[in-house]
Amino acid sequence: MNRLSSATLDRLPADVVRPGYDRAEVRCGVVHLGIGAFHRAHQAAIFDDALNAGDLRWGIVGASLRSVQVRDQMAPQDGLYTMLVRDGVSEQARIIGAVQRVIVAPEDPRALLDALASPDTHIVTLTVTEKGYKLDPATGALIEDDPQLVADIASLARPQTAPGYLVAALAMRKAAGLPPFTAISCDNLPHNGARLRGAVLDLARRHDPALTDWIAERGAFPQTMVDRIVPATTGEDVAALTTRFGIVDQAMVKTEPFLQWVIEDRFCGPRPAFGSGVQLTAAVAPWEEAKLRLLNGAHSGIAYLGGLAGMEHVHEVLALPQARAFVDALWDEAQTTLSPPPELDIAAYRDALMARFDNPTLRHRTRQIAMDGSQKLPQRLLAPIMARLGTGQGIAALSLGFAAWVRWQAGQDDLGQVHEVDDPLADEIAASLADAVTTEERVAAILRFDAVVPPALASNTAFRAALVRWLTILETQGALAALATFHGE
Ligand code: CS2
Repeated sequence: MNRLSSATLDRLPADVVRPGYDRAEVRCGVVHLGIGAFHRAHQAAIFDDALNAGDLRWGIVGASLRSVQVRDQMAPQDGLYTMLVRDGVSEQARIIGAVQRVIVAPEDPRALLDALASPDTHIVTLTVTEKGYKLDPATGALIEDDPQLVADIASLARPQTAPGYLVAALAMRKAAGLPPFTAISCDNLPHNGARLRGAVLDLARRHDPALTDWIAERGAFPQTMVDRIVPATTGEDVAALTTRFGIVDQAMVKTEPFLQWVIEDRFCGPRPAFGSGVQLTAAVAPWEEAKLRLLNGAHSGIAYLGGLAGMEHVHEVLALPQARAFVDALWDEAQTTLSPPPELDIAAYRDALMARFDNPTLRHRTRQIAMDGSQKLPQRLLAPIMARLGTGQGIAALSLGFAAWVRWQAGQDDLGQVHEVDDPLADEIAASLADAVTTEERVAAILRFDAVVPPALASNTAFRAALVRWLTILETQGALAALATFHGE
């Protein structure tokens, strides 16, 4: 069977949207670190819009910092892939041509550094996941004993981390008399721009104070809020597309129609004339907080509670009235902690979110969202919990979401099915829970885990009581029983 490539593009069915520009004329103004499915369905589609609008500066060099998988999927396809947009009823296929090549950084660090230091490169985007910044989730400080970061502190000859690549490449640009690039974190971190800037400056300072000043004065790290639900592609997705196209696409991505990228208007060099889906603004924080606490907070709650109940997909969990009631209760709590931007109508946003979660054709797996909870929950659940406790408000739903994560650490769901706890801190969490015999002791152990729970929250008696209450129900009666307490409220 033929693979999707430049040579087979014209054999696709007529209703498939293709690049409307000459790919041979494209220059790469963007380097992206962490070229997973999310990037391919989000920023890459937006830069592809710019190319389609006739500005050919915005091709992408993609880089994987760890695995060869995406390169091996995309290289035989000349970087082309299908973005399937599923609205729950029908499906639209568009071929994205923005990605010109993919570099596997550990194989060829020099190739990535050269791309980052190229005069054509104006923007560097990152989706390296929360853990890729090497920052403590609770404090945002560099994790100084992380082995890869230790290596980058010692030498940047072969960088190991995302901040390491940026610092090494910025040094090359400075030496070559080039301006810095605009570095845009597109991960669901709180204040992602400031966190990336902090990581880069902190690492630069350990190598070269003059470089640090240059980056601080001339560089730009806009804060962003990114939003699009992009479930991992499955073998069935690829097989179904092969049947439809008669051509194999190993790099396809599937997503929903919704797309939003709110970017702080702070670039230190050229940028495209962004079109639909992109908002430039002076203040991203209110957007980011609303998205992290409403969308992502609910997602994590659904993932752990649904996962504990043995349910595979988000839309299946939300088919349970008690799960919907829980999500509504969580939103009622979280929304009082927000200062939404005037353009954001929270009631309409909540309705739209519920409809997005209900999309039955996305098949978003609870276990995908359950990954890396230690990195996600501080901003999704603990921050609104702290805000509510600070003003004497209840935290029933938010604390159930967190208790469900604690329960998830046991590695077994309510049906006795075993799951892997996929989290960079899994071993440390397991070690701290190992000696805890009672529910109270397990709660105490988690509250001592200060990489996740800030000390001010750990000492709060209302929080401790809520966790003990929920963990007792989860351990003795299960997730469905805990959810049932919200039904009919
Ligand atoms: C999800 C996000 O996996 C997760 O943790 O909550 O990836 C979510 O789908 C996106 O942030 C939506 O924009």
